[in-house]
Amino acid sequence: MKILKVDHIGIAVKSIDEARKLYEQLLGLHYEGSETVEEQKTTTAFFPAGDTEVELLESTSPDGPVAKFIEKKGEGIHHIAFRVENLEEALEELKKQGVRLIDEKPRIGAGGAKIAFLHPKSTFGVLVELCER
Ligand code: CMX
Repeated sequence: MKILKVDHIGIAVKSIDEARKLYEQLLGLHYEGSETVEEQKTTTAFFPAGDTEVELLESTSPDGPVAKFIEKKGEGIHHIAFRVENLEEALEELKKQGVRLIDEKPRIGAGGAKIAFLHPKSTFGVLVELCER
């Protein structure tokens, strides 16, 4: 498999409106817009930073995964996403090597990207997303 770059870093926040003040006004990043991924009960907001992006994540519902994450661990880094050349191939290869996958098959994330999560039990506690776009 080939990792091309860190595609984005996902940060769980209670309110994108509150958090974007830091990223836009204080850090001077450009706000690229928001998108709700209904199936994952999550609203995302992207801020390009050099060759990668910051992705703020806000739950659309108190029982969504991002709300549950904040309840358990507080606001903070939720996942790191690596862009790969071929997601299906990467998943196949990792599975063969014994890496536990949350998603055996790609699903659709923000911006229409194909994404899949690896299980944090196999990745030293960090939620790793692989994406292809
Ligand atoms: N960091 C560390 N561990 C995490 C975690 C995180 N962010 N999220 C979940 N886990 C852990 C859970 O505690 C659980 O551990 P145990 O098995 O020890 O209990 C394990 O991972 C599996 O989590 P789960 O919630 O039981 O599993 P689900 O399959 O229901 O959901 C996941 C997993 C990662 C898909 C979901 O929790 C999630 O975060 N969904 C939101 C994804 C998201 O951010 N979508 C927005 C767009 C994505 C994009 O385009 O970038």
